[in-house]
Amino acid sequence: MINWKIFILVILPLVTLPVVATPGLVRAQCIPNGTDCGGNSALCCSQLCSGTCCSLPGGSSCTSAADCCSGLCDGGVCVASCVSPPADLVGWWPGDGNANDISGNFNNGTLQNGTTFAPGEVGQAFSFDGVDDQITVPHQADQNTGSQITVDAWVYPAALSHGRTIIQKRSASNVGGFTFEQLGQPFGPDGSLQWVIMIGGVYHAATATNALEPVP
Ligand SMILES: [Ca+2]
Ligand SMILES: [Ca+2]
Repeated sequence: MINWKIFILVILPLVTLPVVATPGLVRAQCIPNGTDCGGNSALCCSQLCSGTCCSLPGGSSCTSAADCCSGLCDGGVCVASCVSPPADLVGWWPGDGNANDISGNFNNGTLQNGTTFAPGEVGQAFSFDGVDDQITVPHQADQNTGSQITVDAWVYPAALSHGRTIIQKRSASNVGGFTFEQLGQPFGPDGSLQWVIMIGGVYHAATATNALEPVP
């Protein structure tokens, strides 16, 4: 199953952390979640301390939003916080019951060959059979991203073999385009990723070996 969105020219904003003051101690920064807070919640960015800062991640039982690291309590369960869409977003396909693009650019997709849905990181995600399932999106000019592109995807692979595509846009003969996919045997170690750009039929690849863990 896959839950993916695509955007370009992302510039991450600098994060200004709050100043936290406690008796006898002034800190320039709060302590990030996951670090030892010594029993003092006032030092935590999340203001939650149980040995380490922030003890109620997504999925934990909660009684109020203040209980949750994300600050979101939905029906008694902490839910993951969602990031704000970055500038220059081209498409965002959350996979929640349809293949629509919620970026506002109307790069809506169509479910192909039996693609369905399954529980995802946030709500539902696309579920692919690994044979011929896919989402196709008609061409629009805003998909021609020029020299820079950023892809952010939540992927839950059921197998680590080669050629399982996360996103791609290329000509039928691979003369031009790109693909972001799993890399595996016989082309590399199973569980790797590669980004390939095709220019005039020549492949240019960047790989990250052993980037994926097998599904338990
Ligand atoms: Ca979703
Ligand atoms: Ca199918």
